[in-house]
Amino acid sequence: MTTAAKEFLEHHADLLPTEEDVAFFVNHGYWISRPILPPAVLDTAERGMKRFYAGDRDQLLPGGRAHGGWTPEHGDVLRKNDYASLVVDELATLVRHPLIAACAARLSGADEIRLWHDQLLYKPAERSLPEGGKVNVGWHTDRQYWRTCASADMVTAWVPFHDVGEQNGAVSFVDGSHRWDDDVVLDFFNPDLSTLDNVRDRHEVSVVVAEIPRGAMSFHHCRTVHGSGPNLADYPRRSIAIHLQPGDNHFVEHHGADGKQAWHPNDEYVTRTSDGHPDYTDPLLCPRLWPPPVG
Ligand SMILES: O=C(O)CCC(=O)C(=O)O
Repeated sequence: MTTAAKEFLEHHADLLPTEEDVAFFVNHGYWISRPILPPAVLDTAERGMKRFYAGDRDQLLPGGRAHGGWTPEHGDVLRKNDYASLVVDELATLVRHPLIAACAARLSGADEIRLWHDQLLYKPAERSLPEGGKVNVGWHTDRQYWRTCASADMVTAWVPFHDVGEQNGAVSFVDGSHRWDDDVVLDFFNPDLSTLDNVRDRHEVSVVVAEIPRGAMSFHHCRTVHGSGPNLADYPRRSIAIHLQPGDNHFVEHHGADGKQAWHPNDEYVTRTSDGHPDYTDPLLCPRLWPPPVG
């Protein structure tokens, strides 16, 4: 580790996970930080979110690719847009804040952390939706979408732009589910939260709603089952999920039970390959976040 990175850790020692916090994460599959982000970073991210939805970009995605995800034509539904921090600088300021990746490194025991991808999330208030509209995030694991990754120990930082709790549809975790020995496959896009009943015959299911004050964030293991319920507040829930990979993560060919080869959008968005495979160390798509790049 560079001297600058060591000094950074020493200077922010009171904001990083303690040994007990790391043990909690290893045991439970999630952890909630103390408030570690300055309000100005979150104010800036809010501005970036508005600019993103207005179609205002600072640059194109690497390789000039088109952006998928929510557009105004989709209307009042859960807005999910991946890679937003690669095109709007205010969102990059939040995503690349060194404390986030430093916490992830400590929790996961990785020396190096790179961005896998981000996910800008906007959950409208339930009362603003057309009759019967649902904006829950269905129970799922991140791992089920990341089969092309060699690492099964990736971590997500989920950063709300304001206080969150049960009332405004905070993310919820199934305690300890990252240690279940079977492969749970559910569905992010299925808002029916009773899908968790499908695993109750073989697992003890204890759901924890993450109460997170502004400036703090949750971290979860990629095998932890999570989802979120309705937003009963009268304002939209606004957040960004920052999906992170350890330095040694790389592409692996994976075939599902149906024989189909696994695929991830990163496989298309990388601007370079390694041994003929997508290179997940591509600095344009997956910049190193810890130790922080010098300069
Ligand atoms: O925003 C949510 O409620 C869930 C987000 C999520 O699935 C994730 O951060 O991995």
